[in-house]
This record gives sequence, structure tokens and C-alpha cells, in this order.
Amino acid sequence: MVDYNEQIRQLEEELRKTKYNKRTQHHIGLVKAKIARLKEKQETRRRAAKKGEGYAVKRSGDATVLILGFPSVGKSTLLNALTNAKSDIGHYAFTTLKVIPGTLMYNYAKIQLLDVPGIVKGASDGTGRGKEVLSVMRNADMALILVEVNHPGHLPVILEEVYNTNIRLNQHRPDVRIRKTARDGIRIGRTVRTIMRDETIKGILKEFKINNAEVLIREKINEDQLIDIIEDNKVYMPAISVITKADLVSKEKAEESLTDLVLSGFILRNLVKMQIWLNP
Ligand SMILES: Nc1nc2c(ncn2[C@@H]2O[C@H](COP(=O)(O)OP(=O)(O)OP(=O)(O)O)[C@@H](O)[C@H]2O)c(=O)[nH]1
Ligand SMILES: [Mg+2]
Repeated sequence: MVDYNEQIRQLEEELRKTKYNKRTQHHIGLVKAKIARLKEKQETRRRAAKKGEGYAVKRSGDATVLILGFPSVGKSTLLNALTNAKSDIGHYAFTTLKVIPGTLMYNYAKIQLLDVPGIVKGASDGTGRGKEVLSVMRNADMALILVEVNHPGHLPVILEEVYNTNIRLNQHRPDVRIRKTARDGIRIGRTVRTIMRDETIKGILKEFKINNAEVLIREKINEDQLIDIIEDNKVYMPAISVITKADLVSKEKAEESLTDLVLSGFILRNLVKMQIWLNP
């Protein structure tokens, strides 16, 4: 059997070594498309091997919000504080082992909050209950990402796992249409300029075996977003990051942690920040 992992690893290594600039942009686009293709194949193989994975939860109310975070960040504590639920709280990791729902009434809206097991690095590959948790997340309308005040570095780790699960936070589906056609090659129409050249767009599409199509680009996109549109299996949802255990540090330290969070990743620029002071 072909070892997709090894192929992906080599291509990712190549990406890491290649600096992004005008000259390399085309090549990087194609490598990214190759990686995405291999990951698709790997996922198909995994699914075939492992059926019936994941635990479902019945959605209720007007919207569902999933509480995501490392173990012991205070997810269950927050759920219990905001809703009528009684999720177990423990000072050890992995206290919560399944999905615990609670209902928050806000004005006249009924918001379902879901407490889930903690996730760690590798969650999207199945470490811990990562896969199950992230598959529940795909059906939520929003994510509340909890980060302990002393571990702001956990946020980028979580964001990466979420990204690897084909969930895009605080982004909308780019306004790009791809219509497959029977012949005439790839024709590209655009209402905006993109950094990506036609040659790169065509190369990426061909990587996905699309040789004939009409592409209409109505928004500035990069190669990652183009791949997202081609794969068409992404879920887009808003997210808020929340700092927990702020009571353990001084107000200045908490502020500093917030700044770290904002600086730690490009997605974060859009994340609404919120501090929750709880007395557990
Ligand atoms: N000081 C302080 N402790 C907190 C806060 N929130 C939670 N804790 C404590 O942190 C520990 C873990 O809390 P949980 O709510 O069980 O954490 P969790 O994220 O649900 O953990 P897992 O289910 O294991 O993933 C408990 O001992 C809580 O009492 C907080 O805001 N401040
Ligand atoms: Mg818990």
C-alpha cells in the first residue's frame, strides 16, 4: 500500500524550506494542492477502515456552541456556570469523556452549549478522543475556544487541529465558483485581481483532475482558499477565544496573555476576545 504519510511529510518539508515569494508562489500552490489531494486519499482510506466513529448529540435550541480546549482548562466549569448542566469537574486531565449538553437562555434565544473532552496536539489524527470531538464540532454553529491564562501557546495548537479537520474559523466561504465543463480547458473569469496567476490556478485544478471548467473569481483568494473551494468539504463557523483561570494571575499578566493570543496567529486577528472571571 502506498504510504501517503511519508509522501505528505516530504512535501510538507519542502514547503517549509521554500520561502514564499512571487517566483516560488506557483510551485508552492502546486505542492499545497498535492498535499491536499494526498490527505483526501488518506482520509478516504481511514474512513473505509474505521466505520461508525464519532458520537452524535441531538441538536436543540436556536444555535449550538461547542466548548473546545485542552484538558482541564475549565470547559465543564464554564458549562456549569452558564447553564443548568452538571458536568463533572476534576483537577485531573480528561475528566469529561463524552458530550455533555447544557442550555443557556439569552434574551429569548435558547443556546445549546456542548461540553466535550479536552483535545491535545494530534487530535485531528485521532489522539485521545480528538477525532470524535472535532466531528461533533463540525455540526456546531460556533466554537468557544478556552485557553488557560498561563498557556496562551495552546491556542495555535488547537487552531491547527481544527484547520486539519476541515473547519475554517472566522472565515466565510470565498466567493469563487467552479463549474466543471465537458471540454474547452479551464477558463478563468475574475472581477478582482488575485496574486495567484492563471497558470497557478490551472495547475492546482489539474492536480485535482479538473481539466475543463469555468472558474469565476469574485474575491481575492490565496491558494489555500482555492483548494478549500475545490475540495468543497469545509465547514465555516465563527469562533471566540476565552481566557480561563484569569483569577490565578494579576490583571497585568492576564492582559499580557491576551496580547500573546492576538499575536499568535493570523486567524486571531478576527477573534473576539473575552475574559471570564469565574470563582470555581
Ligand atoms: N482558579 C481557577 N480554577 C478553575 C477555573 N475553571 C476551572 N478551574 C479548575 O480547573 C480544574 C479543571 O476544571 P474542569 O472544568 O474539569 O476542566 P475541563 O476543561 O472540563 O477538563 P477535562 O474535562 O478534563 O477536559 C478544576 O479543578 C476546576 O476547579 C477558573 O476559572 N479558575
Ligand atoms: Mg470537562
